[in-house]
Amino acid sequence: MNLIHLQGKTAYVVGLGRSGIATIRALRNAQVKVFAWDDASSSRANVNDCDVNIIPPEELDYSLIDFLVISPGIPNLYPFPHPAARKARKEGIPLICDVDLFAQGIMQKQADHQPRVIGITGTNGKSTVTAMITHVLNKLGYKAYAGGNIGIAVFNLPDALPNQFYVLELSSYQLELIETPFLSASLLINISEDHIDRHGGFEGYVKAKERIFRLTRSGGKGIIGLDDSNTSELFKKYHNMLTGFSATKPMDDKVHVLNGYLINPTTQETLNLEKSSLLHGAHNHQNIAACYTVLSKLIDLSMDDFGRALADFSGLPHRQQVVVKKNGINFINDSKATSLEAAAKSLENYKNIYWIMGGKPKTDWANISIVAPYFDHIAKAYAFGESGKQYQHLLSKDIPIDSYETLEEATNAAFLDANRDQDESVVLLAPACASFDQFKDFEERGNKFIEHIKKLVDE
Ligand code: UMA
Repeated sequence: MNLIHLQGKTAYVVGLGRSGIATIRALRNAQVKVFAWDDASSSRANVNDCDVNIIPPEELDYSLIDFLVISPGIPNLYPFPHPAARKARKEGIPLICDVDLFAQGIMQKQADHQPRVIGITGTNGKSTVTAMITHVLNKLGYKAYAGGNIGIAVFNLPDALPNQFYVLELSSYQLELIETPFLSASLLINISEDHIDRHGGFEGYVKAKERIFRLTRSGGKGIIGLDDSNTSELFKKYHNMLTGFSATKPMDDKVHVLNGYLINPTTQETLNLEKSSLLHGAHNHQNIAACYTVLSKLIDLSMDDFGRALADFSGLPHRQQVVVKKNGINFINDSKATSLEAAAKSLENYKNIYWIMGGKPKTDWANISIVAPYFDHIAKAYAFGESGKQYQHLLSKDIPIDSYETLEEATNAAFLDANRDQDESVVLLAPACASFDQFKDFEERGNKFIEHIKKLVDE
């Protein structure tokens, strides 16, 4: 992204993680002078090759700088402002995040040279919807790049051509630091309580989320889910400016999901989600309805084409990711489910589950009441690792369960039992525990599971 309009300016970049480092490189390419800071000395070492001046906020003369770029993870107001942000406010220096600079870079191009940008926020599902929209666009022959909160700093994205798309996941932290309207479509999927401490309360959090609609560029579209009271209030407030959708209620004039069908009442097209999507559960219906509504506002899209493009979207890696579906068995990798709370969300979604769980126990490890409502979804459990025996002891009065030393042994046993089952079933890795007893992280654990499953299925 070319930031040449900033040539000759001076920036102060605070936070030298993924977003800070990528920002510095973009600013230096545009010959912007950069002062930088990070409270961690290890992160300060990240900029050794970047030609910047490292200086803490209390020592920097702010009259030298034109703007402060602060990383989204650094509190700028609540629960207490970082000293760099406090000083910027006091001295009237603009406070922005990397996404705003990126937005400026797009908007300073001539209109017919600008790629389209889709902005996605919400409390739940925003990473999945970002990945899903990107997947569907690419399947349909467009070129789309996913970035932002999903883990790829915007300045690490390739340059997009005018007929291409950026699909950006935007967190509340980022939204409160973006000023430039640059979105061709702005999507707010849902709102429930989260990150309250960073926004001075729930109201502040809702305000940050709502900002996405202020970032819609002229002629752009605003889209909002109507499945919770918070977003429904916002829909009323913005009246005719937004397009709504729902995954829970039938609506005469809006995209919705009813009895497992995605329905567009305007075109009268429908899509059987059971058949067309690998992803299950009410929350995924919401994600799919969001994805379809956004894309139907931006491109010429028949429901059939949408269904075909969606069909092999297997979800985000390690988050209820469909590994493979074979012989009536759905193999799901939810290695990211590192607590009982997270595992419960997986168990809720499937029936006849051969549940692989265990690892390094978390603080909630013994609070079985969290998963108890889903005991009748479980055919058998396979507990492994450090907590294997503990879980066998704890759960054996409620569900059939055996314990194993390793993930591989547990997976082999679950695979054999599911294969003997005449009914459709699910082999689910939702460990409810941390991975560190046997793996580097949850990603390594999930990858090992995928490896075992692929080997077993191919044999
Ligand atoms: N730091 C300070 N002082 C502080 C706090 C932090 O100097 O008081 C420094 C740290 O030492 C570190 C740097 O700030 O070097 C980290 O900044 P950061 O937390 O913003 O991390 P980045 O690596 O730049 O990652 C950010 C997003 N992080 C957060 O919002 C917390 C990433 O979202 C995002 O993927 C990335 O930019 C690229 O756009 C992660 C996230 O956890 C996934 N997001 C939250 C969430 O999803 O719940 C909002």
